[in-house]
Order: sequence, then C-alpha cells, then structure tokens
Amino acid sequence: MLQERSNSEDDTSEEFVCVADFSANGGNQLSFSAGDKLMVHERISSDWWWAELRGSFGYVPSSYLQPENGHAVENEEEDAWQDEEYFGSYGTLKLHLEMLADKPRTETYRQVILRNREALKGRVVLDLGCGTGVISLFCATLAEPEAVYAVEASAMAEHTKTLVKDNGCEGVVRVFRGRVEELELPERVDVLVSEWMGNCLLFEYMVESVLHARDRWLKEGGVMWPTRATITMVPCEATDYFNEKVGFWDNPYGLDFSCLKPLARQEFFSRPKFSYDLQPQDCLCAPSDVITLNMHTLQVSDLERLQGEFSFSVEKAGFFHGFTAWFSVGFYGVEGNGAVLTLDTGPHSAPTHWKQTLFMLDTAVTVRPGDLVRGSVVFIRNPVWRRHLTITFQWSISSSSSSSSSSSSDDDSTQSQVQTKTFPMWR
Ligand code: GJV
Repeated sequence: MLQERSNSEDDTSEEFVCVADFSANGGNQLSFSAGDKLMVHERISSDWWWAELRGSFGYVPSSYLQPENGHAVENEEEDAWQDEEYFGSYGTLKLHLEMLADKPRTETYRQVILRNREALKGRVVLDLGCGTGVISLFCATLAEPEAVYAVEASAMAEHTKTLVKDNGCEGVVRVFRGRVEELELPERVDVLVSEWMGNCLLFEYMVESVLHARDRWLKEGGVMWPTRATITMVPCEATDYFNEKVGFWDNPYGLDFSCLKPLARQEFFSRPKFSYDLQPQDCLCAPSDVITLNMHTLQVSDLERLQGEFSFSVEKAGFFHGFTAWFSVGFYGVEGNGAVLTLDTGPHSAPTHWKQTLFMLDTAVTVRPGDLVRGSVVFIRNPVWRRHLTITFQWSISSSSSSSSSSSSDDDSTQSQVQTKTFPMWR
C-alpha cells in the first residue's frame, strides 16, 4: 500500500511540460492540454502549484507535469507504478496479517469456494496476488480442482511455497513468483479469483493486472471472482472529525486561534480520509450505488475515467459534512447457477480492514428531511502515477421551504449553486 510522498524542492520558477489534459474545476485552477509548456512560479503544496500559461495564472496539479529538461524519463514507466515500494510492502507479514485477520473478507472467499465445491471439481484456478496463498489453500482443501496456479510478485511467494507443502497441497497448488503480466502459466484457466480491492475500491489499481490476466489466461466462458464490484456512497455527518480537525481552532485554552481554520481545512480536508468508521446514525439518508463494474466486460481503458450520478433525499435534519464511500463485491456461481455471495464493506455490515473513506466538504451545510443532494462523482486515474487517482464531486442541494402549505402554486424550492471539490488520492 502506498504512502503519501512529500515534495521538498525549491520554489524558483521553472518550465514544465504538461503530460495530459486537465480541465480546471474551481475558480483558481488553470486548464491545460497535453504538450503545453507552463511556468511554475510557486510550489504551494506537493500537489498544487501556482503556474502561468499564455498569460493566465492558476493552480495546476503537479502530478500532470514533467520538468522541461525531462530528466529521469527512462525510469518513468517503472516508477509510475511504484512497484518496488508496492511489492516491497507485501513482502512482509504486516499487510497479510491485516488481510487474513479480516474475517468478513477472508470468510467470504472461503464461502465462495465451499458453495462451488462441486462445480470446481476438475477445474483449473488462477489465484492472482495470492499473498500467503490462503485462497489457493481453500480451493485445494475444500474442493477438488485439477490445479491451482497461485501467482504472487512479492517476496512472500517464497513463504507461500512452504505453506503449500506444510498443508499437503503441493500436488494441486503451484506457486509462481512474479508479476502476472510477465509470467507464463501452463494453461488457461476456468476460474480467476483475486482479492484486488483497494481503498475506495480502485486505489492501487491492481484491478488492471486482473484484467490483463483475464484477457490472457481465462478460458472462454470462465468465471471471474469477484464477478462485479460496486462503489456506494452516502452524504453524512462527521461532527467529531470536523471538531477534531477544524472546530479545535476556535478557542483552544481560551485563545482565539480561528484564523488557522482555513489552513486546517486545506491541510486536513483536501484529501480523503481512509479507514474512516462511519456510524450508521451519521448517514443522512439511505446509501446509493454510484458505479458498478462488471469484471467480465470491464476494459483497462475504462479505468481512466469512471463516472457515477447520485440523487440523495435527506431523511434527517443535521449537518452535511461530507460524503462517505465504500465498496462491495459480488461472486456468481461457476455454473451460472446464480448463487451470489457478497462482501460488503459498508457501515451497515460487519467491519472490514478497509473500513470506509470520508470526503469532507470545506463547509458544513445544514440540511433537513426532503432536501435533495444531487450530482455526480468522477474517478480520474492519475495519468502519471498509475496507482493513484483524483475523485471529483459535483453537487447541488435543493430544499423546499419548510412551511409546506399545499396551497402555493409552484414549488418554493431553492437550489444551491453547483459545488465542486476534487480530492487527490494520493497524487
Ligand atoms: N502480479 C502478481 N502479484 C500481484 C500483482 C501482480 N500484477 N499485483 C498485486 N499482487 N486488495 N489492495 C500481489 C501483491 O504483492 C499482494 O500480495 C497482493 O497481490 C494484493 C493483496 C491485496 N491488495 C488489495
């Protein structure tokens, strides 16, 4: 899993080349096209720089820019995936312990195999990103597959080979160490199983590796586990979090620190908050699915931009502090027998290690039952840093004025201006 990186370079003006199109979202941003050359005057933060293009000034996302002299371009491709860091982090037990100890997650995969044990008989399975091999071992011990190919790029693969032997599965499970994109497998497979889901589903974009493996190794008519993946959202209150990060500055120790509040908003609310535990009572209404991916038809190119729409009808009075997002995945039966199992990482299901992801607005809005929060959300993959993305929300709130005397002719509803906020995750 990837960490935020800081950029500690000097702030003298320098020319940069834009590597992809960018359209400005807020008033202070600057639009540009791939190939444009712009002058960066100040590196305000690691993500947003103050720049000039053909006489206009504005903020630009630093990750879309490359130095004009183009140094370190040779390593660009590898670096863009941060594979050394990524697979390095999966080479130790820390993350595997977290995933294995996550009962709802691991138990769902176990149940999927149990319920398909008959159908798996004599089939060939690819377990992509097998880690310690738990899913492969479930296959070998709970069903009777012909073979299981367990693929793992990190150093953990060496331990996985031992685990397979120690559990008496070496006749069925074969461990391959390497990136699936670069490996030769003995044959095509009937089932491609993988646990690839990152924060907010897409972060890390391991899903791209899954799609490559599908196109290369899954037989015609083979099955994908999970079969579909869905991103769900809800507008929510986050009073404690708001007070902890921004409300705090109002009056600490009897002093007026409130001038720091804009800075606090910028620092704490400009990125999503991972591992957020949304309390069901903080949901302002019922959640809604915004994006669903069909793992059989999804294409790598689709991942560049995914858009969803929402229309939430507020059910309780409160403060609209932000949106919370999470995902669920569904598993269909091997024989198309429909038997669907779901792993849901939302606030109304058993907690998982993913928890939820919170996107805080800059200012809280008071809402009442019947108010409509309508808009869209777009997931744009970072054109340079391939495991990262930005998420842009656009929304407006319409409220019908309270004293609803049924008499008055037209709707007295007022609609707020369209608001927009973009969250880098992480670059
Ligand atoms: N080839 C082989 N192993 C991989 C690949 C790949 N292309 N990509 C990821 N892995 N749910 N967010 C491995 C990685 O080393 C790790 O052990 C596992 O797959 C991902 C674990 C789940 N991460 C997630």
